[in-house]
Amino acid sequence: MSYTPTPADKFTFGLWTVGNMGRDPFGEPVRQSRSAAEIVHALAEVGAYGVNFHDNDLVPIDATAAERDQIVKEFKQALADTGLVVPMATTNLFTDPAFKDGAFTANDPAVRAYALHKTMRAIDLGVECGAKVYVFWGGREGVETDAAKDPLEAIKRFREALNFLCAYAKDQGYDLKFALEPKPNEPRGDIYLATVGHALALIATLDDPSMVGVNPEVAHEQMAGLNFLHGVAQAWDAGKLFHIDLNDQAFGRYDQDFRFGAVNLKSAFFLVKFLEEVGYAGSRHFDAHAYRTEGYEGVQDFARGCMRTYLILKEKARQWAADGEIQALLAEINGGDQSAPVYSRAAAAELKGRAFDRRALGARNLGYERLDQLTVDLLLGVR
Ligand code: GLT
Ligand code: MN
Ligand code: MN
Repeated sequence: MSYTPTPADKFTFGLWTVGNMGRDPFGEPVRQSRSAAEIVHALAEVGAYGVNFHDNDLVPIDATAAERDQIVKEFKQALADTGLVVPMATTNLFTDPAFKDGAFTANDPAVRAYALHKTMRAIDLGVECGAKVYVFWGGREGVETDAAKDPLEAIKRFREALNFLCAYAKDQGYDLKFALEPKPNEPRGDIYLATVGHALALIATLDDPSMVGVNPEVAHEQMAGLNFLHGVAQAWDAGKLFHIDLNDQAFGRYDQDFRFGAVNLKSAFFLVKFLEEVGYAGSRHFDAHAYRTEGYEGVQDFARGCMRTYLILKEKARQWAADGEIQALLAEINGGDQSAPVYSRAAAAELKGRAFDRRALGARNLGYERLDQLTVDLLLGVR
């Protein structure tokens, strides 16, 4: 197996990920900045399918109209030269000091208006480059103290902004879907829409829920101590898995954005297995960056590593599904009539009157230890 990525794998990276210069709260950048066109070529070299961006990854926030056009022209040329596509775009609503109290949920109505203004223009830019999914990561949408903002008011403002922008995209005739990206904290003390579940609940209250889904990120649910796969499954079940951000993170640490599979290999395995088995057809976007110890050679190693690990785990998922011993155990675990009872008075009366051998139910050995060890053996390559 060569584990060589192909366009059909839909592997994408953000300009901000492989363009990350290694700045952290304690240290200056360790890598030179690169133009968008240079990054596109570097991504083509490692075999990526697409590249995503924030408005200001591509066009600086204070660029003139002429500068914008020139940059976009060079970027599109790089796309044409390499065959890379832009499946997703997003807005930077977190770097500029104007957004220090949030964007759509800021207390200042002028900031909220500016956020809409900036997002409409960024949507135009994204669509111009081919984006079909538009991500909303509300990194600054939160508080350090609940004295500062009424959480109900914040939810209301978020909803109003999304309703406005959905209407804008439709009015423009754009073929675009929105994806909300939850995160519990960092850079704010607490961020609204902390998890996939919070985001799904808000979506159900929008003017047009069908246009909005989620963009779950591995590290963001793990930061909250949650099982990422379960959030993804909930999004999938709701028909809302519009995009996914793959990376890794140790629980209880800072926002690490590590290479996919760098920390929790077994969780990464069950995630890949899920995405492949349900037939998720969207981008596999790696929202991560290379260690600060790396130069651009290391950044290529990082990007290759994300894709390689995904492909290895995909092959492991195939082996898991074809493994006789594992499948026999699963058949045993899922034995018996698994259909859910359909309500009728007679069925309820029969069930209420049925005799159960409670002790026998509790005494069964379920075999999950063996199943998990078989999984570990398979992952470690000794099966
Ligand atoms: C930022 C954040 C990511 C989001 C990006 C989209 S920007 O890097 O950490 O999780 O997906 O705005
Ligand atoms: Mn992140
Ligand atoms: Mn992300």
